[in-house]
Amino acid sequence: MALLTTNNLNKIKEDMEKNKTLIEKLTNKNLTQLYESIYNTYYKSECVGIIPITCGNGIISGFAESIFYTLQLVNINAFITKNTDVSGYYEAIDKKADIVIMADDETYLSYNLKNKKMSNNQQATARIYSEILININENIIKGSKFINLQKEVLIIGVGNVGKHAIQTFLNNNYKTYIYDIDKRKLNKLTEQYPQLIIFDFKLENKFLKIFEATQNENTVPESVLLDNTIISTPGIPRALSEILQKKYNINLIMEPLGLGTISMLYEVFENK
Ligand code: NAI
Ligand code: PYL
Ligand code: MG
Repeated sequence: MALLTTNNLNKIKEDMEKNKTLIEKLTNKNLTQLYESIYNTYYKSECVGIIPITCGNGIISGFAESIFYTLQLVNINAFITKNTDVSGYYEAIDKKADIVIMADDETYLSYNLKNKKMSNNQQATARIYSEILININENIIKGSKFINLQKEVLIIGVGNVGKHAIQTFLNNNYKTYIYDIDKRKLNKLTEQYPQLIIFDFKLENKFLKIFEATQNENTVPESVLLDNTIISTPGIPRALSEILQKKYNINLIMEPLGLGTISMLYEVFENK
């Protein structure tokens, strides 16, 4: 599991504001409407206890604060426990938290103590970043000469996060291409989902919609880009160079933690 660094989180406020505005422009929905429509749940007044965890590589300075800030952005009531680990869990329950959220080096979870729903960051991150591409407002694409490509997607990186994006696109009848440097993963997934197409960069295909979830930078080559391509990428570091982003006027949805965190909460809220 690639661990975040404090440096990755330094600009979370700016990153989340920028992504919030871009997502609203591209989907014509605000974040709350988008998450509610994805999970068919809604936020009532639940209180979220954020518990810092010291095991493994220990506390990442700024991690709990980034979660707190992100939840404030979407008006979800939360607090960071003063204590860590078991003592922090005790404090969260004692302070009447309805939902707890915490992460060690392997697992980042949210758990709703009332309805016993639980969410895992990897699935929840894949869900929101893929649903944003599904929910692109047709007015954004209508003028484009590539409108025939609006139901095609290239997924680059099908690991713990990327593999969970596949189902969302297939459920929405997308022509879904996958690429990963680990060929074993590609072969395993095409056995599991025969309708998947293993992308060959020698092909001339270009994409209006790209999902990326790798731990490497510059994984999206110029050969697949169109003007105004939308790249939805939780992957850190950035999947596309700033030069190519400018040259093709790319819509880049990318931030280190926030969108996946909100997704983890809407997944465990009460059903509508
Ligand atoms: P993983 O290691 O399970 O999967 C990454 C996949 O990318 C692997 O299958 C690997 O073979 C593939 N890959 C690496 N370089 C590649 C390249 N050049 N071209 C194609 N495929 C390549 O990692 P995981 O857990 O899926 O996380 C992926 C990234 O997402 C990491 O950077 C992680 O930090 C980040 N992440 C970000 C979150 C967010 O909220 N922004 C949440 C969770 C993870
Ligand atoms: C959830 C992030 C997204 C990418 N990598 C994952 C990661 O960095 N996980 C480790 C999180 C550790 C948090 C630490 C704390 O501050 O409570 N235990
Ligand atoms: Mg995120």
